[in-house]
Amino acid sequence: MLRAEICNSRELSFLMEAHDGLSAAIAKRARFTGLWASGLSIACSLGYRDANEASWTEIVDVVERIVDSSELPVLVDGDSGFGNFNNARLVTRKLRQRGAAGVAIEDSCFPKLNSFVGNRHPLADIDEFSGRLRAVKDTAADDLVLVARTEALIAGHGMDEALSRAHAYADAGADAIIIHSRRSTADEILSFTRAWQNRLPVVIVPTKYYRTPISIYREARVSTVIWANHTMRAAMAAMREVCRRIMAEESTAGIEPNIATLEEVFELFEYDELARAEAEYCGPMLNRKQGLVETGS
Ligand code: SPV
Ligand code: MG
Repeated sequence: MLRAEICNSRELSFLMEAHDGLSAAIAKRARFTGLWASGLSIACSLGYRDANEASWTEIVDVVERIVDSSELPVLVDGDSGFGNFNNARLVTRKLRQRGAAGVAIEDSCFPKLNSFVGNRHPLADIDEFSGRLRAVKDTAADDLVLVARTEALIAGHGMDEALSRAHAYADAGADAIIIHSRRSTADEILSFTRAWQNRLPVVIVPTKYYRTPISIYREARVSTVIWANHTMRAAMAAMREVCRRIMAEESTAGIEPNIATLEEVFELFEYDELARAEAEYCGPMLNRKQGLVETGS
C-alpha cells in the first residue's frame, strides 16, 4: 500500500504527520491514506529535542501506537538509523515487527540535529551511508519501503552533491529519495527533480517552502508530499491558548465551545464498539450483575 503510494510518480500522494495514536486517528478521519511518523513531532510530544534524544525503543513504541490506532501505512522517520549499518538494520527489523510500512534513513551523522536548527549538519560518507542503506534493504527485504534521504542541500552543498548522493543511494537499493531543502521557495527542489529525471520516485517535505502550489509538484512528477509537523504545531498552538485562557479566566466556561467535546473523544476511539463487545463477550455476566436474568442459584 505504501509502496504503491510512494513509488507511483504518476499520481501525487500525501503523507500526514502523526506523533501518537491520537494524531494518527485524527489524520485517518481526515481521509489521509498514509502517515509520516515524524522524528521531530514524536520527539516534541515526548518532551525531547529532535537530536536523537529519544531512544530508538521509545520511537518504535510510539510507531506501534500510530500503526495500531490508524491501521494506515506508516512511513517512519528513521533519522540516520541511530548509528551505523548495524543499528540501522536492528531498528528496521523492530519497525517491521511493529507494523511500519516503510522507513526513511537520512545521510546525517548520529546524533542528528533537526534540519532547520543551526548550520552544522555534517553529512555521512557516501560509501558508509550506502552500506547502511544496503543493510536496511537486506533486512527489510520486500516488506518495507526504503526511502533514502539526502541532507546535502541542508548541509549547504550544491546540487551536484545532492544528485551524486541520490544516485549512489539508488544504486544501494533505495525505493525512493527524499530531497530536503530549507529554502523558503521550491527552487532547489525543482532543479533537483529536473536533473534527477525521476530515476526513483521523489518525496518532498515542503515545511519551509509552503507557498508553492501543489500543482507545481504534480507537474514536476513528485511522487509524495510529506506534511511533516503540522498536527504537532497545531496542537501546540491550541494547548498554549487553552492554558493561557484557563489561567487568565480561572474558568473553562469560555473555552468550552472551542475544544473537542468528550462525545467527540468517545466517538473517535469507538467507545460504542467496546459496549457492543462487552455485550457480546460478557453478556450473561453483565446480566447477572444487573440482576436481569435468573442465575438459577
Ligand atoms: C521530521 O518530521 O522529523 C523530519 C522532517 O525529519 S524535518 O523536520 O523537516 O527535518
Ligand atoms: Mg526527522
